[in-house]
Amino acid sequence: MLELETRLKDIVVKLFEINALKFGDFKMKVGVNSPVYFDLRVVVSYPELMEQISVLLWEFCQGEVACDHVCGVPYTALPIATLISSRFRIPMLIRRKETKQYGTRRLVEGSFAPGDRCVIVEDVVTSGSSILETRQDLRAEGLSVTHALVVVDRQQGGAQALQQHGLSMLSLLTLSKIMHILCEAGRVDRAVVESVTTYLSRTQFDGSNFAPAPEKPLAGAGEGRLRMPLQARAELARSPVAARLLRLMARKQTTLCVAADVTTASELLELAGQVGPHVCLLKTHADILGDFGEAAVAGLLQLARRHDFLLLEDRKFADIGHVVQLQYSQGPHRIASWADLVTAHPVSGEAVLTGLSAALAAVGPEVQRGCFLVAEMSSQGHLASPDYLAATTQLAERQARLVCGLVCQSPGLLRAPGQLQLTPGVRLETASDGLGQCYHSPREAVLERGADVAVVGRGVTRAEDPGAAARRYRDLLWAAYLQRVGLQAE
Ligand code: S5P
Repeated sequence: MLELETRLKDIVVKLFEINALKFGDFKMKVGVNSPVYFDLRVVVSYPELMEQISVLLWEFCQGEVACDHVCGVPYTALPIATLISSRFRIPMLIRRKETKQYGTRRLVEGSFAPGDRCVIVEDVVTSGSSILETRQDLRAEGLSVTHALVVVDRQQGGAQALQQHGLSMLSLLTLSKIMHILCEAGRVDRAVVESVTTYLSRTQFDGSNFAPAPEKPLAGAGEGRLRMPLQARAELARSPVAARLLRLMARKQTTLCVAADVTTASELLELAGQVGPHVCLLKTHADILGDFGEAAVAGLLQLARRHDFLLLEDRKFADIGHVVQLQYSQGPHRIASWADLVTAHPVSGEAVLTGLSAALAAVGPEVQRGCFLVAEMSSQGHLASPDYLAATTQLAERQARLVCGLVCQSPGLLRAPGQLQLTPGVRLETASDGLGQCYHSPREAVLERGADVAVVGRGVTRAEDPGAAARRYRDLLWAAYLQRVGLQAE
């Protein structure tokens, strides 16, 4: 044990010397400030230290972990896993980090058999979310993952979060241990140690910060959003518009939204009249109509009342709050005055919602409006990273009075049953449109991708009889919804 302690001290001091352990005021990935920052990426430039860490990490877990493969969390832990693999002859696996749902490429590279045991290797753990994401992909490929091996545990709840998800974490070093070693070695003073101790006592992440998508889509999703009937979810909605939409869907027995991407007001009104009886939402792009104006608005509102649907203007606001406020309430479209719902990209963070709220304050408290945050686009090669998606979900949950849900393609993002997942890219003919759109069938959208509302555009608008097509999509979607919530066996 003494030998272990000596080797650990040596590693910690070297990490400090190469500036892999920094002290100051840092903004962390999970959105809080920290007095300490570990950047172990730099270790790649110090091969001897890299080897020392990798070897000790592996030796340290011997007797605790039996495995057939090692897999490093991209990217910092990849070389560590590589060295372990090479030195101890443990076959390695590589999990792809890039978005994968549109390609046919595998999630995990390497040769393995279903049921093989794989240990995850990670450099630094804060909330544990990166490990859970990696485990999710490994399990999706049939691998068994019960242990994660980490160099540094920041002691902020990551181990507990992993434990809650059935994963044991073995860590070579903890943040407290590092502080102790550095203080003993005279590398940091007591004030720094105390600031780290105070920080640790104040910033603990609990397991709810990350809910991984189910391994097999929707399997075991439990009592959450995906299994709960619409009517019950309406009771849990914090947004009055989300509650209204959920009730409307239950009452009218439809989860279909038609994307009315036509270019004249008369086409729009004709289409709205045809599909109105079958939809819960009609989605518009006012800016592609050459003659959008008061007549179109009046016609739409009349049809929405007659056929009982809500209007979603898919404006995809994305600017600073001030401009969003003006775009929402002014200009030729005056969206806030007629659209029950709008879409917004959260790329400017809270600002986009602040802009929408400011516009609504001027319209008056009696109008009920809501917004969908666009998390993940249906286009091939979209740029939303896991971090962006997680931050978007958190924003949606924080602002649930205004945010009715997310526009996305994955079942694991939206958890709150009172919010809705809107999923575009739905069509029976699932070939792409040649412009990057990715299509999925209605069943796949609901049962595998977690759609609450499915958006169908050209599948309906290009049909010979849009009304009949809307009815067909509505029936397929509703049957899939009933199956998902267990109200009707297949
Ligand atoms: O990720 C997205 C988000 C949206 S809102 N992908 C999308 O396609 N949409 C919208 O859904 C898009 O603006 C269009 O109005 C509709 C899809 O139309 P379709 O004809 O491809 O079904």
